[in-house]
Amino acid sequence: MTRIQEKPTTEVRTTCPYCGVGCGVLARVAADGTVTVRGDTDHPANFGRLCSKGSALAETVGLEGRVLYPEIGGKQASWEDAINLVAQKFSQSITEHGPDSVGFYISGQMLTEDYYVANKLMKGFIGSANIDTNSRLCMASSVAGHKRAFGEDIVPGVYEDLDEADLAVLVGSNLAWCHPILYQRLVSARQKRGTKIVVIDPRRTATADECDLHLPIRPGTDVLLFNGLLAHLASHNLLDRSFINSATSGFEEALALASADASVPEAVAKGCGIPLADLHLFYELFIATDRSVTVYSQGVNQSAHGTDKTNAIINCHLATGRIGRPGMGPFSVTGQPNAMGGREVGGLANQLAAHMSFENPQDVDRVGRFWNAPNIARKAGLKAVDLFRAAGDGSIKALWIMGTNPAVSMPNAGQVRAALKSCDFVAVSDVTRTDTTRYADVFLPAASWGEKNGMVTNSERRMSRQRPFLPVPGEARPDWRIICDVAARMGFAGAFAFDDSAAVFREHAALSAFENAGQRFFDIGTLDEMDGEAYDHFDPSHWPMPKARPAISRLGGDGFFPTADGRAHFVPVRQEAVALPTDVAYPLALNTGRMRDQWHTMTRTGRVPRLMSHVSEPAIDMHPNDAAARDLVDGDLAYVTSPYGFARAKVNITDAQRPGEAFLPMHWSGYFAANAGTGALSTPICDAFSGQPELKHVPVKIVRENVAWEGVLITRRDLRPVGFVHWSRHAVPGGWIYALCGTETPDQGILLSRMLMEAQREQLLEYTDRRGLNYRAAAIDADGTLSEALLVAPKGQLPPRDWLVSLLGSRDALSSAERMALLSGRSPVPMPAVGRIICSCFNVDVNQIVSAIAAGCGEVDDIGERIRAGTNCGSCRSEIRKIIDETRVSA
Ligand SMILES: Nc1nc2c(c(=O)[nH]1)N[C@H]1C(S)=C(S)[C@@H](COP(=O)(O)OP(=O)(O)OC[C@H]3O[C@@H](n4cnc5c(=O)[nH]c(N)nc54)[C@H](O)[C@@H]3O)O[C@H]1N2
Ligand SMILES: Nc1nc2c(c(=O)[nH]1)N[C@H]1C(S)=C(S)[C@@H](COP(=O)(O)OP(=O)(O)OC[C@H]3O[C@@H](n4cnc5c(=O)[nH]c(N)nc54)[C@H](O)[C@@H]3O)O[C@H]1N2
Ligand code: SF4
Ligand SMILES: [Mo]
Repeated sequence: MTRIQEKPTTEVRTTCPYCGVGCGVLARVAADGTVTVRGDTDHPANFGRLCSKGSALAETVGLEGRVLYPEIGGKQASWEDAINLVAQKFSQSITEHGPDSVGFYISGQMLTEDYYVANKLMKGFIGSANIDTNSRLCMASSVAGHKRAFGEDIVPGVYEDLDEADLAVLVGSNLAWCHPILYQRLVSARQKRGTKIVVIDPRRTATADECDLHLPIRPGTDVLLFNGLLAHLASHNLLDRSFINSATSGFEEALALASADASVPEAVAKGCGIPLADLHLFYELFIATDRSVTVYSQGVNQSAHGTDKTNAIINCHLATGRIGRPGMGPFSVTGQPNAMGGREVGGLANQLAAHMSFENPQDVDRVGRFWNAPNIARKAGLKAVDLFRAAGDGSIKALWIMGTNPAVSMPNAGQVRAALKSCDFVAVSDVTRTDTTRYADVFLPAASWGEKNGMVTNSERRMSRQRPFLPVPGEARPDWRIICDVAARMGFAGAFAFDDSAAVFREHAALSAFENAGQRFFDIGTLDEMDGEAYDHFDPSHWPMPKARPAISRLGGDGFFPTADGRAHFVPVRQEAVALPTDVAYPLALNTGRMRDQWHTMTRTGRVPRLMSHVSEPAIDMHPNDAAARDLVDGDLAYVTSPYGFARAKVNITDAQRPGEAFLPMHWSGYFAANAGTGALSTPICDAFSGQPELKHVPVKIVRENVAWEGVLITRRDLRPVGFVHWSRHAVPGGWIYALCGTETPDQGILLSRMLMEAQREQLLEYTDRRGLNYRAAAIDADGTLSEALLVAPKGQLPPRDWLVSLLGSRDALSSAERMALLSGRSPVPMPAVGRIICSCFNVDVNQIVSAIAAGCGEVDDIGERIRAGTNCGSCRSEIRKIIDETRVSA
């Protein structure tokens, strides 16, 4: 579905709504409503490049699946009634049970202005700090680590550091898939200046496939590795003594603990489970390379010891003085498009606003005076895991969730769902229906990317504008507006009387500069009087942007840090055991994370056929030994249990996994598969400093499900099958493919699957084989096109389906030969087989790549020249190389 415009728009400059790279995008709407996007060559994050997800943005702005009107109890309602009800439920709970009986759970995907007003309402006017965000699951350990080391949540570096580094150490980061454009900048640096890339990750990821050195460490042993590096630097006299003396404190204590922990490299190599020679290679590279940057992400943050991991890394940079100068520094990359902006406004329960904190009573007083909010919260609120616990035990009675899908993404998601069900009142602001909105008493329809107007800040502290290029559909409203409407109805109209998002931003800028003589690095005072015009034309800029002092891009290079003593602090850290080790009952360690072409719970990317074709069903990666020990082969259905819940996924055997460990992607929500989510399995055990849950490690048991039958339903309808042991679906042009299977006998499978086609009964062609084991059906529309096809067979015996799938996307009426062939599943005329899509930017499948190799392409670049694969975002280059190698071996 496209939206018809009155007139074509000129190209609008905006920012990608996915990852924290924050790429600039140019979007245009044609007269017929067709949207096109391309990379913005003037944007300093991407200089015109986009990854597979960014390139497919135009395919996500249709209105399919959008909810465009408020709902109360699942029924359409007016805004007036919806806002009244939310305000009344919150006010009532506050009156009867106090301000701490309510909570907000918000998202790093909201714009800075949305975030600012949500935080102001909860902390300033409701008077509780029970507002937390999905950044708790994402960036909290980096935030806590930054505060311990620098006194404030600051990322010292900028993206140019990746262009100018001679060594990039990627810790717990699958940069090639998760920050693809940053990864491309690194690959260019490698080509230009020979930058070495070291990857520290238990899995051999796509990023590790293309690096100079991969250390597949035992999960959770990062502190040991970096403590070992610190001890090694000290014992070889490779410290920057003058920086340590002039700009830091606490070095001796940190070194003493590191040396006790990681006495000799042999012990470190053994503890981390890697070859000693590789450990030495890493240490030698770090020692020899002044321009070293350490990029880290969820393998560091999502750990019960994530804050310590962060500080173990920062300690090594402080000890060598490699911080805040070109090509060097510790670099925590943010996940979500506005994770950084959310931290600026104080969206986390234990932060105030504008980088001020609850620990400092003067800060509380200052923010209270600025907001004219006598009722300001004076202590930190509940962090995400505790917030949902409180919703479950009844101490939180009204909860408002915005722009996040906790029923899928929170650890121990079964408990979270139970909490949402039992909580007295739940409001959800979203753009579509999700597993979370099922529990909503009130649904508040938000405006989406392309319709919204505001600011986001990327990983390098660069603020960019998201600008609208589409009209807001139906009655949807921007999030900041919905929040201000509720605030006004609760009696706080004066403090939330903003005319537009620019007015919200000006107030945020003014607060950052309020009584700030340089103590707080976060200062964007120069923007506090920016008028609408300037806001509309705002060019991407780094903070800080203080009024009285010159703006600088890198922080900490001058040796000054925003701590009480003006110095950076070493933090003594020690390697701790993983929070919940494997045991006899749950003998494998489950790791979770991301796929290249999907975004989180798939509400947007899951609807795009070419993004779905890279990985089309939920699969769990296992080492060959672990699979063999469980009598599992590739494609078997695995039943995975942890102490918290269960999931099912197909087995994918790969030696990219370490023995004893498995990996399941985090994306598969209940809208895309029966029970394939990681949330139900993951542990709610959290880091003691940051409150971030250990999402990268939970003990599991894996056994085989005895699948008796398989089915495939090819349909235009958007369904959620019930009653199946396992199903998953993926988007294709014209509709969806549902993979179904069951553990009962094939005839029962046929019965169950046929019910899915009940609605089509009238136009159905059907066939059941003599023994009742194989069933095929097809439904033809009034216009003669295929609307639906179903194939059911005993395991491993399904007929081919490529042709049937291609018919779904076709607008031509079926010929009589085609009608006759429908139930065989085979095209009456031969057609080329379509393989798995490798390059989703240009829709190139594995068979095309193999043909190109057969035609003489021996290098990834040759293939790019011939069929374009790998030449846009480049995230598939390692896979193309693998296909070349495999073809070579088999030849
Ligand atoms: N394609 C895509 N890109 C995304 C997203 C997406 O959904 N899809 N989401 C965005 C968001 S919000 C985020 S937070 C980022 C996340 O970006 P990343 O952090 O790069 O991605 P993950 O896959 O979560 O995890 C990274 C790696 O940590 C490794 N790991 C696990 N345990 C350990 C350990 O103990 N030590 C070390 N050193 N490594 C470990 C995992 O094996 C995994 O490969 O991606 C952003 N970009
Ligand atoms: N096991 C495991 N769990 C994890 C992780 C992991 O690695 N492993 N990673 C964690 C991390 S790092 C993250 S960031 C989280 C992400 O987890 P979530 O935040 O739950 O995931 P999303 O699918 O991005 O949810 C965003 C929601 O906002 C909606 N939305 C989109 N645009 C708008 C808008 O403009 N306004 C509003 N109101 N809504 C909008 C979308 O439809 C969607 O429902 O998952 C965490 N959970
Ligand atoms: S790297 Fe891709 S997902 Fe991330 S901001 Fe750029 S285009 Fe968007
Ligand atoms: Mo994240």
